[in-house]
Amino acid sequence: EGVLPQEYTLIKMEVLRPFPTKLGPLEGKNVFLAAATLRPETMYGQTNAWVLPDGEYGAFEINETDVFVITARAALNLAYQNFSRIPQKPTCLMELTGYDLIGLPLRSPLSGNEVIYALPMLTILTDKGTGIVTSVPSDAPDDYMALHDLKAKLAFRAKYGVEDEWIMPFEILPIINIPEFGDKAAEKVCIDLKIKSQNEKEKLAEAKRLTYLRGFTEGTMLVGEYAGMKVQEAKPLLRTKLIETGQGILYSE
Ligand code: A2H
Repeated sequence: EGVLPQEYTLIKMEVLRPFPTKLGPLEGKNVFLAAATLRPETMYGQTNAWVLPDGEYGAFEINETDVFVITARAALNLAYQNFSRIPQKPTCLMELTGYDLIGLPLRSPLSGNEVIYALPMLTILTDKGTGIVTSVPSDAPDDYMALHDLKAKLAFRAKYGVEDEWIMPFEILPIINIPEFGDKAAEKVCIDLKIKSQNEKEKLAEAKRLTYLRGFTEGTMLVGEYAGMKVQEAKPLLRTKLIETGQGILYSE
């Protein structure tokens, strides 16, 4: 971890009812998978959420009504940032693994899709953010390649019990235009760099470097309330909007 704190927006992705049997103990609560993002302005392009299959998560009480499914590490950090029913003390209602979360239907703020699903991503780090990631394949090379792997590889879907309906209807949504990179920058860069899978770490780091900087400095919003505005200007406005409407919170680590 770096020396300076990183400030994320946590996106509250609500688990839709009816809950599966496994989540029975959470009945009566509002349950969210909470994803840490540095790009709140890209939330229009969400096609799914990512969880680490072998990851260890818990359902933590944030207040009297809301429960976040996140890593214990993130719950402890949140408890010291005023997001815990009992201040500075996380309360875990039940432990869960990534496998328990795969296939959960979610409603996520701003997404062009009314319902999205939690899907497996193998490169999620458990010592960063919440261990839950929201997927924007138009603008995030990691998300593009992980979704590509699932769509292209039947054996990969079968291994994790991923049903076709959780991925196949979800097209990449163009949300930001970057000069020379077009409306689906992550796809273009992954194709240009001939990236074959989510495991090609070095090439993906290069793809991220290319799209991240250009998207921020030269990108223009194509959709939503701030369509036509520069990404740089829209970003703080959308972050504030998500927080003021209770659809997100600020989180730093
Ligand atoms: B970003 P940094 Cl559109 N493991 O959100 C792996 N990746 C994680 C993670 C974890 N535990 N927690 C968060 N992330 C991802 C959107 C996005 C992101 C776009 C473009 C680039 C981008 C949609 N996914 O990040 O190491 C999240 O993905 C490029 C780096 O703290 C989060 O923002 O700098 C970003 O990594 C945080 O990465």
